[in-house]
Amino acid sequence: MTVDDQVAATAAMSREQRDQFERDGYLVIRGALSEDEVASYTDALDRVYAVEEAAGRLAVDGSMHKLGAVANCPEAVGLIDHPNTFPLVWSILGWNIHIYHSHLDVHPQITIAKPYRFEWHQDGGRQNRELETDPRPRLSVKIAYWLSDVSEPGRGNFKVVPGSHVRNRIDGPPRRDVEWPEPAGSVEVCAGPGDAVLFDRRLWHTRTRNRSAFMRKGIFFAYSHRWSYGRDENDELLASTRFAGFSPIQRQLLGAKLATDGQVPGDHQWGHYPETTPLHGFLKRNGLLDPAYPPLRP
Ligand SMILES: O=C(O)CCC(=O)C(=O)O
Repeated sequence: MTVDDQVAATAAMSREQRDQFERDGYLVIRGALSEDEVASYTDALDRVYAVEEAAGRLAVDGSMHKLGAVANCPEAVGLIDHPNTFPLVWSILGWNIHIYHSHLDVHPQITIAKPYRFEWHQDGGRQNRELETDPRPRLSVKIAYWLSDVSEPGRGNFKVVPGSHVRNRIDGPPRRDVEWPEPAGSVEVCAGPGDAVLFDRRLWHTRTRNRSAFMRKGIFFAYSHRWSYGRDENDELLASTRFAGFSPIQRQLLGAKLATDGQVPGDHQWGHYPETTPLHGFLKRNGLLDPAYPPLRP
């Protein structure tokens, strides 16, 4: 199997995929979504965009970058544990995970003059100041689902420096508004509608400006361990009847309070209750726990 092939629904990440991910810091999953899925997730994203536009909440360039993907677009829930991508996530992070950050993105062609900004970054904010190791620990991975065609550069592609996830620093300007050469070895990741990109949060990356006539559309989900604090605000979603209809794994990923036998709820996030952690149950039933890999240890 090549690393671009779809992952079987209940199979762990292959050795080849893991080697490529560890080497490059990212993987492209071609055809993660079917054409029908691309069409229905695009419709759902377009509806959110139309609401934001009507409410005057788009950026001046007409773009939308809306945090809390499922809270703001519940129809996107099927992406969070999608069989073609989610096995890659638990294969790396294990079963005690949630989505700590997510966003819905629509970026039209740039038609206004925008001042220069060096947008290269690693994810995780202060994690990159407050952790003392070199390289810093991975802590989270993110999936970008492409709904528009970014198969050629210039369409607002995701741009990365392959292999840079093990480097705490890249060469950059003293201030973000100072023009600076693009990092050596950086590449625009080309992907078609329905492709997904899995990346290590430490990978140095940036969004690029959309200079094409294609409306750039994507949905992003970042996964981390449940003991790390989530950035998405899901309280309203958690209280909704819609949430009650999601699957147990989806509810875990979105931050549901899970049964703790009367102990303090925070203990659950620490992984003290594998038996009431839905992803643990799923992996156990399917023989996918792995005593040799600590995050997947029963
Ligand atoms: O939109 C993109 O291409 C990049 C998004 C990004 O920088 C991020 O997810 O951290």
